[in-house]
Amino acid sequence: MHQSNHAAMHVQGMDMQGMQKSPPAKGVASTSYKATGTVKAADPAAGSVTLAHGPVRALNWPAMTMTFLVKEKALFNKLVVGKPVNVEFVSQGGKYVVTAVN
Ligand SMILES: [Cu+2]
Repeated sequence: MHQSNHAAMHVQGMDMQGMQKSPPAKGVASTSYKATGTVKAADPAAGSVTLAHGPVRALNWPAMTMTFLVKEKALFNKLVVGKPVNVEFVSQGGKYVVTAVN
């Protein structure tokens, strides 16, 4: 599965940074990251969403398609397949969890 290769895949893409990213906001309990992407698949029942996201500089991630968990069901209202989104996410127990969608 993609999830298990995730860290290894991300290590390779350090030269794929095309965008300026804001640093994480101060005062947030756990570090949250921002990504811009397009929704490829949404599965409210499983609480997961697949995003084709752009580079995430703070994590040295290249642009790629991957599955995130989604923190709250209400966020699926904004996670529409084919729609471009800006998401905030956190790393939690080795998984990436979307906490906000803009
Ligand atoms: Cu990824």
